[in-house]
Amino acid sequence: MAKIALITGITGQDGSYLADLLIEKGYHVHGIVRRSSSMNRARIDHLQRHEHGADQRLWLHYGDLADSVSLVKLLYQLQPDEIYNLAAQSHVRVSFDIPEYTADIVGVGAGRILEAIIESGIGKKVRFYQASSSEMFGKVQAVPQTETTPFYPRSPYACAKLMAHWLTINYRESYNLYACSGILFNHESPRRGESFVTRKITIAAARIKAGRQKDLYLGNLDSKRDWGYAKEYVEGMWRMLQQEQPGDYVLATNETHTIRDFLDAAFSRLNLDWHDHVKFDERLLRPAEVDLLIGDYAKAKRELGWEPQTRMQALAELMVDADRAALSGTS
Ligand code: NAP
Ligand code: G4F
Repeated sequence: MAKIALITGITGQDGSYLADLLIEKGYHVHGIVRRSSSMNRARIDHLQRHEHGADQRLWLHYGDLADSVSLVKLLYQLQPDEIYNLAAQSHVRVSFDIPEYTADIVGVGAGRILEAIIESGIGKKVRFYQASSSEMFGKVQAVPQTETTPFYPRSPYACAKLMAHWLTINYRESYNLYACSGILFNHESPRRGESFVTRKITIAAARIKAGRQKDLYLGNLDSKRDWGYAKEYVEGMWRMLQQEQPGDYVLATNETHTIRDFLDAAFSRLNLDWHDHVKFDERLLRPAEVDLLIGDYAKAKRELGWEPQTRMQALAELMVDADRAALSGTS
């Protein structure tokens, strides 16, 4: 019998790669999608062939992390073996504009799913993954950051993620739930949302090379991030749910680079000099910034056998190549 997985946030970057991975592994994959006035399923369009017919592997259900009743009903009906909670208002800068909504979906939303697990009676068999974030380390208290580094969140988004993180641990301890929290450092890909800095840069580089754009407006170029490849990180999520005991794990590359370094890597791929094109826009600054992130993935390597393969330079290049191909219609 095929295992059943439920993914919240299936239309996002990570949800779509995770759906690819689980379908490849023979799972029956269910995803929660939000109703929107126009379709926003581009990242999972290629899986639509698995949505109908005898070999159906993908099922989509309308729902929302704000709607507890629909969550309880869905969990009861599906009786999933694994639940991956990836849904979020995931933009840090935007969380300063809509803090209440961010807290409701990112923080309380995780609580709604955990409670739905208990209410629907599937707590004994289900395995739960929570998408925690390196943003929780914020104003970092140690370098590099590990599973035991104290947290110091610097945005409404990070505060909400911290609530979800502790709820996951609390439900594990209170109800003996198999619940894991993956503390993932920034991970990117050609499917990355276009308003995150890496993708904003790679799209702009491709457009500038094609003569379709002249300038790129950015905010703080000095912050440092530990950037990995999203496709590799979803494998780590899955491995967390295959262990004998649940636990919390950092996934990272253990390398850190500034936004300037990423600009160098992306623009030089196209023989461009970013200094000729990048302009400063103070509206892109954040009320509080996270200056430095660098993760230590030793526990994931030891216990899950997980290691990152793709580092920043290669990541920037594969993203630029994908955006160039998309622009010229060859992808
Ligand atoms: P993403 O591309 O922004 O995707 C977010 C997903 O959540 C989308 O499918 C979105 O649906 C869905 N969503 C938003 N609000 C929802 C709601 N109210 N109810 C149901 N679904 C909702 O994010 P990502 O980069 O794939 O990240 C996946 C998760 O990992 C997120 O929780 C993020 O916070 C966390 N995380 C990401 C990183 C990273 O570097 N990427 C690092 C650490 C943690 P629509 O398509 O309808 O908008
Ligand atoms: O790409 P970013 O928006 O990613 P950020 O804030 O690190 O958050 C991402 O990673 C987290 C994991 O640590 C996730 F939890 C979260 O959901 C999200 O996926 O910004 C990276 C850096 C920041 O320091 C920002 O100030 O880039 C700087 N930056 C400079 N100019 C910009 C811009 N960021 C954005 N989004 N847009 C700019 O124009």
